[in-house]
Amino acid sequence: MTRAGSSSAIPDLDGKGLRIAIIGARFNDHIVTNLRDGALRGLERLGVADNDIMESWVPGAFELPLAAKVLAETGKVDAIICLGTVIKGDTPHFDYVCGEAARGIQDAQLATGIPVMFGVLTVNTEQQAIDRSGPGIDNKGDEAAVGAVEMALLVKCLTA
Ligand code: INI
Repeated sequence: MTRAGSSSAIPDLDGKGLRIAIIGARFNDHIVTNLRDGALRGLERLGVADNDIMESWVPGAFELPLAAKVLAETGKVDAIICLGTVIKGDTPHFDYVCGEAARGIQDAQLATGIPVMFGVLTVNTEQQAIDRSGPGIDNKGDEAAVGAVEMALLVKCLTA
């Protein structure tokens, strides 16, 4: 029997040698920079070298999918972490931005075969966003980093 991946809730992941991109959406940047910091902590904890991390920024969550797809198509990264924060207001803009960001990110990873993490907070209040972007490992950027390493290793294993 061959096995790829782990059924453990906390898989043993080694990110050494993986090239990971982080794309941040500047809208609500006071939250997104904390998600970025969380992602960097997660990558470092899993052994991803600083030199193997690429960081870039787009105006808002709506623009994340295009940047992710273009980056994935370069073949220079093993996984991409998209980070953003959309806070629900009184306009339907929230639904459009969240829906298109989620759909586009999924499309980007399915079209390219490069894992693209959906590290976009979609929340009702700023406090909820603050709560999900703190210094602990429950920071959603950190969680997205763990997902990126797991999926990059899985894709490598499945395609070897
Ligand atoms: N972009 C976000 O990342 N978060 C938001 O909360 C947000 N709201 O509320 O409008 C937002 N809008 C900008 C959008 O992502 C695009 O950058 C813009 O529409 C230009 O295409």
